[in-house]
Amino acid sequence: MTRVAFITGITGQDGSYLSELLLAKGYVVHGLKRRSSTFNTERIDQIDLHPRDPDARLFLHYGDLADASSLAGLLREIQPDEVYNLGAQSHVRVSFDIATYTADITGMGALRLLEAVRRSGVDCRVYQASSSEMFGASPPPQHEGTPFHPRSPYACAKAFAYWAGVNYREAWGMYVSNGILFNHESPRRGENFVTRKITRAVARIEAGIQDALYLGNLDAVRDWGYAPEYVEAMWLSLRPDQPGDYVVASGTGHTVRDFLDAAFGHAGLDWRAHVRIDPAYVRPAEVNALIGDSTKARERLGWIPKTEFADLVRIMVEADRQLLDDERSGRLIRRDR
Ligand code: NDP
Ligand code: GDR
Repeated sequence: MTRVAFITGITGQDGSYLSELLLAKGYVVHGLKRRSSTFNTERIDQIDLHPRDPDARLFLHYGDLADASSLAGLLREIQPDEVYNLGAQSHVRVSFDIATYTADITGMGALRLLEAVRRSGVDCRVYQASSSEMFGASPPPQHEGTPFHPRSPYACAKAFAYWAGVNYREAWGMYVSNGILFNHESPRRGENFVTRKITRAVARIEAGIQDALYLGNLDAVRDWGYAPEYVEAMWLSLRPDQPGDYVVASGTGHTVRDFLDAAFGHAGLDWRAHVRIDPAYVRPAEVNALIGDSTKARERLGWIPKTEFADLVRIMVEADRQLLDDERSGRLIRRDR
């Protein structure tokens, strides 16, 4: 029997890698796409055949986590075996500026989806994209038993969504698993997250079209892993007979400064000549250090991170060099659909 998945946030970094993974496993994949005034499917265009194509196994549907009725209708229509809730206003700094919107989409959106699953009666397993940000001020190493101490509207919203998932499991017997994922990056990372902002700047500085890079706090410690490996953990967390909550992390911490050293160093540049501090990027409340202990995921799911920090940085710098090259030579063709 062909398995059917429904992914919210399919146009994001993780949604694109998860779609590729599920298609490779033979799934039919349905994704929620929100209406925007510009194309927002760039990350999945390479796998998105036209629905008329007989080989098409990826289907996009307009909808929004703000719109409960569209979620319920889609679930009834699609009848998925697995639902992955990756949709969110996912930027921590921005969540301080649009706090109630973030709570509505990142927090209430998850609850709307759980309610839609429950009320539609669709028999499916649900994955909730929870976040290491929920640990916030709790010192590392953080594991499944570490208390949450959120430090941003985003983290508060994710904590709400996490507990909603646990509650639907306990109250209604639904299969809901939380993946508590630590930062994971890739060439598809949004350009306003710090890693991608840095690797993109390295390519542009090297090419002579940018000189300064404006950043905020360089002392923050993050546990950075490679996104394609982290979406495997999402799929794995829906495999056990019983649902559960899993920390997914590399177990190593680096500062933003370390990332600068590695990325600029890869291009033979000294970041100190280019980086300026802009208070606009400093957060009203910061999460100082996140380093995860993913022993449970290793033991129960068999998930092991493979790509090390230096390789992750190299992959991202080289991809941004290539992207810039393609953009400048006109080789980058955006699909017009
Ligand atoms: P992205 O920001 O790249 O993608 C977010 C996705 O959510 C996009 O597809 C976006 O659509 C969609 N979205 C935003 N608002 C809405 C809405 N109102 N209704 C429906 N969809 C919406 O995030 P990532 O891929 O990096 O992360 C995936 C999930 O995992 C997110 O929930 C994030 O918070 C969480 N997470 C991420 C981690 C990471 O390190 N990457 C770590 C831990 C958790 P559009 O393309 O139109 O903007
Ligand atoms: P984070 O990622 O907040 O951990 O959330 P981000 O890359 O935005 O910040 C990491 C650290 O870098 C510091 N920083 C800057 N950050 C940004 N974005 N821009 C800057 O100019 C800058 N300068 C310094 C930040 O202060 C922070 O300490 C990501 C998101 O993917 C969330 O959705 C996810 O839940 C968590 O990771 C785990």
